[in-house]
Amino acid sequence: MNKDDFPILKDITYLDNSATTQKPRQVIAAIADFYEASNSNVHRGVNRLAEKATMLYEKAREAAARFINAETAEIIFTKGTTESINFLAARLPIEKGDEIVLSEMEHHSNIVPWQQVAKEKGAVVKYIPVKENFILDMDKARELITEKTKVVSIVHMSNVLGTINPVKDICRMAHAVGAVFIVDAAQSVPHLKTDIKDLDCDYLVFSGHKMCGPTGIGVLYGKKELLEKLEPYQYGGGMIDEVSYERSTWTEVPSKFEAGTPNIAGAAGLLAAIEYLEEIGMDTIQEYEHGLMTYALQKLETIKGLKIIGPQDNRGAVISFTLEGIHPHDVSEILDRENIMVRGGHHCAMPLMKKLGVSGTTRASFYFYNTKEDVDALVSGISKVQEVFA
Ligand code: C6P
Repeated sequence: MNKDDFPILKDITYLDNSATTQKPRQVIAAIADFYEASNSNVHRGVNRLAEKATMLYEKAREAAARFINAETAEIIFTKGTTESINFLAARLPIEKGDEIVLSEMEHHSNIVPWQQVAKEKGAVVKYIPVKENFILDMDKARELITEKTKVVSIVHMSNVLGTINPVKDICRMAHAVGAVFIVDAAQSVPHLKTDIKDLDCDYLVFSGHKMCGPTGIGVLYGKKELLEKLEPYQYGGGMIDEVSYERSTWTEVPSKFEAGTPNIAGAAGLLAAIEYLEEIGMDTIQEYEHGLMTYALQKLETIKGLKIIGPQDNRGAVISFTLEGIHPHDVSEILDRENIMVRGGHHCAMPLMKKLGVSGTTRASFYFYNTKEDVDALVSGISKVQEVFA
């Protein structure tokens, strides 16, 4: 794994990978190359450039499908995880009295759209509790998922706790009552080998920018037979079959869900990012990050006054912690002076912070290009923070 592929990492210790990951030269070059050599609109013209751009865009779709073991037609390009969930909240059939089951460790993106739809339709949102050991209460999950449940939407890996949730088990519970099961895979697809056929989820959503790709492009995976039943999310060019002044008909999935000019350069970048990750191998990435996380946890646990906010096992390389008497914003600011980038605050999970009884945490989140030296830099940075507040 070559840190030199990442120009921005030359002089910094970047540990904010859950927010967004850095981009290798191959991805930056693919975006530049698209604008230099292939720039055109897709699915419209029949000129040479339009064909080249369309081929590139569809190659990105094939790569995204391959990456999660889906069929090509099951991949819809969106702006990212947030847009994918908003799409589902707007389009899944939810009626008065229906129940939507989430968990207490969801990101705002997997809470707010459901709250809104529940408000509009008279549905009820319920939350699977997080236990004291930072894992989901599966007994409570069994109680909460009932015949009234229409949608269960759960984060695969928490962006705050690092907890990897038993999504396959929850999926079985959802399907047993006929509910639709959605996986928020924003933090898992970039780090864990993902196989939607094995998970058997109905929908799975993720963002390109958290896996070395550009911002502004993400994926909504859906089982084809389910996508076919959904109404389009947006209307306009590119998604129609026929239009008259009176009425219009739609194309097939996936283009039915991609109204307007899509993010073609983003798709070119995402394609390069997927090829980059495939070249390293997701198994290799998973194993390497596990080793790095184990090392980081061991080192951090020795620091007096530092409390890890997350489970011991079944977790990813996302480490939240509090430092006694020091606000997470101060921790991040002082670490930044030491050229170490982490995130401090509520991590777009305000309800979880309230539940945990903290105003925020400091979060160090790792990717495959991070090293043990980065962990060591973090540990000595934290000593400096503690010196400042001593
Ligand atoms: N979490 C973080 O620093 P978007 O912004 O649409 O690409 O992803 C939203 C999102 C949804 N679910 C989870 C689990 C996430 O972690 C995120 C993004 C970033 O933790 C930015 S707030």
